[in-house]
Amino acid sequence: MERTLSLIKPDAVFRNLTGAINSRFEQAGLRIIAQKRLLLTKSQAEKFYEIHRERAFYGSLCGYMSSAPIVAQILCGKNAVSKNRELMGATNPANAEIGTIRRDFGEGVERNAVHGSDSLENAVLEIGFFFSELEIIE
Ligand code: IDP
Ligand code: MG
Repeated sequence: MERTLSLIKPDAVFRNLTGAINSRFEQAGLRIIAQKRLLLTKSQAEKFYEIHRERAFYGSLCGYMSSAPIVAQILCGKNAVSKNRELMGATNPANAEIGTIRRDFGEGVERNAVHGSDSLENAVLEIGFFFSELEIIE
């Protein structure tokens, strides 16, 4: 069993898609073992996306991610990290396969509905960024 961090991004939360996206996870056998709604500050978003600091889109991305509420969640299941990345689809919804969350719900390369950890190592770090052990009930 693995755990991975998922974020439902402001564009999808605003369009009331949390339940529709959550049902994709549950139908694929991933269990939502922790979940909360929160509004990041710009500096919290900058810290979370620090690995992208040098990228041209970093400032815009951090502004967007702190512009409106997000939903942070931990998904648990067999191969949760890679399974979630498959469910999400490619970063740019235009390139994502039909039936993926980003293809079906994303509005563009930045406003692409969801974030998912890209490795087990990053999943541990990203889960620790948003959740304490006390909030995680398997
Ligand atoms: P990922 O979310 O598929 O792992 P990353 O390369 O880690 O993609 O990028 C993090 C986030 O930054 C993306 O989900 C997207 O919101 C945003 N992003 C990535 N590339 C671009 C771009 O070329 N323009 C604008 N935003 C981008
Ligand atoms: Mg990434």
